[in-house]
Amino acid sequence: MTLPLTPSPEVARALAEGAPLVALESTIITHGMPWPQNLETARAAEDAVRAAGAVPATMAVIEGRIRVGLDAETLEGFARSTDVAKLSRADFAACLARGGSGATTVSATMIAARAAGIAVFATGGIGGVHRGAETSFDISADLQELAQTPVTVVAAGAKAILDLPKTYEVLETLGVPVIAYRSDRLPAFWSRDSGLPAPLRMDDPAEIARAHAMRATLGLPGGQLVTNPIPEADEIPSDDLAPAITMALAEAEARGIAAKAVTPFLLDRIFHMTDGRSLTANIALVLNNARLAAAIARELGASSA
Ligand code: PSU
Repeated sequence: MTLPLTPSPEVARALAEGAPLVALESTIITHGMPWPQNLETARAAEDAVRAAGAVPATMAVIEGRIRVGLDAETLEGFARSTDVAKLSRADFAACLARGGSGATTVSATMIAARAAGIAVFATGGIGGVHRGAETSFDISADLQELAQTPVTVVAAGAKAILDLPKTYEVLETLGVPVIAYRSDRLPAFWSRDSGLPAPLRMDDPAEIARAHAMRATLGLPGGQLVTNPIPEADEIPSDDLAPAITMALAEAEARGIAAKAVTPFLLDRIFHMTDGRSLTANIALVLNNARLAAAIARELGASSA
């Protein structure tokens, strides 16, 4: 069976030339942000990657094919639609086999990136262990994916709606390197400091690229999580956000929101409760991650050349 993969002309050229590429996901567009900021951010993230000297590859599944790099019309169609499936490792192959369409989460984007030969991926914040997981068992497929698929993921940490200590504990158990960029602390998505110490710190994209290559040399499966704190000017201190997170979680529980619907519900409630401040911060951190991912992708190309 041949891989149902369609790169855009820009991505196909970059792959043929060995130019640095950065994967971007599409769930953040369909389930993570409201219209029209979702489309503006998707475009701005692509531009940020280009400005930093790499080629962006926004991933999605359309009519049974993995699209690597989306044209303007497709991107806008995704951003406008309200009933797109949210794909992760568990349903990715089934969607392709049925000729379906869907947005890729972190786990599905990592699978698509590996299939396309792209080693670096920028997102906002990864999924992780949900609060109350001791009874709900709700743990994002993103964590298992990091343990299995050799892609370096740049994020502002795991989303602060999660149980962060448990999320990082699971990543440690799974053997996923968590590298804090230019910080001794792990960030908390909208805030720069989660209060948790960083297991590893690196200050230079070249070093992060070498660590990625070294895992392959050692024959280790899985990727790396690079935590990149939101720029100081854009952060929302954790104390300001805590009441909104608590209220949103209580609402989700009262309304019986479960499984894939939890994260989009919480992000939307927090957006309304903070009068849009959480979205402004989310956009800033996505662009910041796109820039760092491009720098790592460039170094990775240089080190393997
Ligand atoms: N980053 C953001 N916003 C998002 C996401 C990432 O800034 O909405 C998405 C990613 O696609 C990630 C998903 O994989 O949230 C996590 O969803 P869940 O907790 O259901 O696994």
